[in-house]
Amino acid sequence: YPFSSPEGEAGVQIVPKLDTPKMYKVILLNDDYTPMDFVVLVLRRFFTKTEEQATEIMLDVHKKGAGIAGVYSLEIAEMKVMQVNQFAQLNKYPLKSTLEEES
Ligand code: NFA
Repeated sequence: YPFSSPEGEAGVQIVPKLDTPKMYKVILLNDDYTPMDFVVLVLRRFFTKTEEQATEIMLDVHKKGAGIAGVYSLEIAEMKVMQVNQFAQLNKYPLKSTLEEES
């Protein structure tokens, strides 16, 4: 810590890195029932994507089974997952999102 020991080589203080917080991917999961337009709406509403970006991500999820909606700090990513899953449930669609720690 900057204000006390421990000290490193030749008395140089070791300061833990306080920057570079871990980042988390919000993953959208494919299913057979959620309409494509609804997924595009979710990506625009909660992930501030353009129509074109949202369509590209949606099709990627549709073809590959999963895809990255966005990358955020933990508390923001957790909030996005809650918002997506609640919004889908409210509209009676099985769309789900999950979190994944980045690389
Ligand atoms: N697979 C869904 C369909 O064919 C579309 C979809 C895409 C659902 C991405 C969930 C995520 N209607």
